[in-house]
Amino acid sequence: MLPEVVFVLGAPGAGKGTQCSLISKEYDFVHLSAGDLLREERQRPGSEYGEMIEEKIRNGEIVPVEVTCSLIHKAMQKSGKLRFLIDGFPRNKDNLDGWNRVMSDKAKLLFVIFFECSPDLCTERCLGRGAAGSGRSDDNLESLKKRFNTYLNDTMPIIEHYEQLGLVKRINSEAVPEEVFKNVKKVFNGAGL
Ligand code: UP5
Ligand code: MG
Repeated sequence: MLPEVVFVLGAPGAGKGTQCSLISKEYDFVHLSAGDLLREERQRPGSEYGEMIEEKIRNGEIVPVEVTCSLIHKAMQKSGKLRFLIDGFPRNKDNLDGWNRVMSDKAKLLFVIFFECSPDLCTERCLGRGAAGSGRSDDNLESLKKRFNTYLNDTMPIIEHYEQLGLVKRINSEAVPEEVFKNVKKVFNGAGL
């Protein structure tokens, strides 16, 4: 069987990671966060991409797809599983084209979850996480402004692209995680997953 993927998109702090971990507990999906895979690669001794990844993350810019897609593909293979939540990817046209080039015959896209949350609330959440000691070099106001710019300019067009293909499931993510998850479950149950 061809592996199946769900892309999970939304602004920085919209709650992608939080909801993906809830989904992976209740459904047979492996959670792969593109951001987490990049942060791991940045820390890997001997990685030739460490510095480039750190600079991109701090500036809210997007890492070239060759790096991200290969990390995702390797993690998919290593898991030995067949269903994946791909959290925070694809974020721009380079990501989309690169995925289609390399992965379109290796995985089937089921749908795209789009978490909608106001920019103020997203900012508050990320700053709160930074203040609580996330250690993320992009949980500060300066990086957040850049992350939001990139999100609006580069990621929204990708969501619109999938919208035109009828693949987007919009879910408001401003309520507490358990409330948001109720609507997430409706989507997964509705899709027979
Ligand atoms: N929280 C979550 N849900 C809540 C709720 N319903 N109510 C109240 N609080 C809630 O949540 C963020 C914070 O909010 C947490 O403290 C959480 O407890 C709380 P989280 O679930 O982590 O939200 P998420 O949407 O995952 O936010 P994240 O900050 O991870 O989003 P980003 O999209 O900015 O981060 P990501 O790790 O995906 O990417 C980081 C950077 O990596 C990018 O800016 C880019 O530079 C690089 N990148 C690439 O280059 N390419 C990629 O493909 C992916 C990333
Ligand atoms: Mg995340």
